[in-house]
Amino acid sequence: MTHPKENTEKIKTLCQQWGGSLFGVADLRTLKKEEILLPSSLMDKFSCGISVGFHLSDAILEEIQNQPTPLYFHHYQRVNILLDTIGLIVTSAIQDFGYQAMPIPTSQLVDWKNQKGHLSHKHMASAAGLGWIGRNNLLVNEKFGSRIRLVTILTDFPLVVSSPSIKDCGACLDCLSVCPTGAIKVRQEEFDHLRCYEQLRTFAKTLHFSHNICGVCVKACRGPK
Ligand code: B12
Ligand code: SF4
Ligand code: SF4
Repeated sequence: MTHPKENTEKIKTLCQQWGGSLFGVADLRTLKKEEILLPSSLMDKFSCGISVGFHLSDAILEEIQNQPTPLYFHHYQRVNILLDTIGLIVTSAIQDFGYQAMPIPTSQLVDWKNQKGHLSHKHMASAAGLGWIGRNNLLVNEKFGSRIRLVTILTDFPLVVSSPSIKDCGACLDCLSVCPTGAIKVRQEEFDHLRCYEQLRTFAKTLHFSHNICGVCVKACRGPK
């Protein structure tokens, strides 16, 4: 089966059946090569990145005030497992059709100093039309705001590429005042990665979480009005 439209519908339906709320396909040529920490000999095998988003539980997010909660920590871990599982299921389906697929871990670092994974799921999702990078430095979707987590599957399966979103945060400033460390600025480019990182390290130490989590700016973002 090599018809891109039919292939795309099949994979999209599979993702939805497994709880994926958002689906899109990015053309890998549109991504910055220097941001991808995988050998080019490996990347050359793939033409597309499938981006899948899971809509986080609004009820769990509503419980967050100015720091992460134990419920959010558990949710974060389970959603990572689900998204990694969707990555495996999609990989298996594509390989059964005779093509290559490689799921990228939902949350794994390969460059600790610069805090980078194999590739940016946010940049992939943006190229796949799921949304844009907002003032809070997260992927903002028109329907769910930033209340989503993401995974990417690289493939050479013939698929229909999505159009990137042309929207932005507009006049919305809802996330600026909520950040406990003032890392979010009016200009997205001025987002203070280090302040945010240090705040998350403090949360992990004081609240005894084994991961750097927060969730405050995730909760705050419902997308522009
Ligand atoms: C490492 C990481 C972090 C680190 C550092 C993030 C960073 N780079 O600034 C920390 C622990 C701080 C972090 C925090 C959070 N993260 Co995080 N994180 C990642 C991870 C695993 C890799 C990011 C990456 O590789 N980026 C690639 C580079 C090219 O993109 P960039 O981040 O824009 O690049 C900048 C930084 O590298 C920065 N930089 C350079 N040197 C240094 C050094 C340090 C120390 C730091 C901190 C930054 C930094 O400069 C670059 C250019 O501006 C991704 C998963 C993934 N593979 O995508 C999740 C991911 C981005 N995180 C996510 C989330 C939700 C969070 C948190 C809300 C925590 C939580 N779950 O409660 C906060 C939000 C912070 C924010 N507002 O941006 C989601 C985002 C979903 C969405 N809707 O957009 C992702 C995609 C995970 C997922 N699978 O869904 N995260
Ligand atoms: S994750 Fe927390 S500390 Fe980092 S920008 Fe969002 S609200 Fe601020
Ligand atoms: S809360 Fe508003 S300003 Fe902040 S990222 Fe979301 S849409 Fe953009």
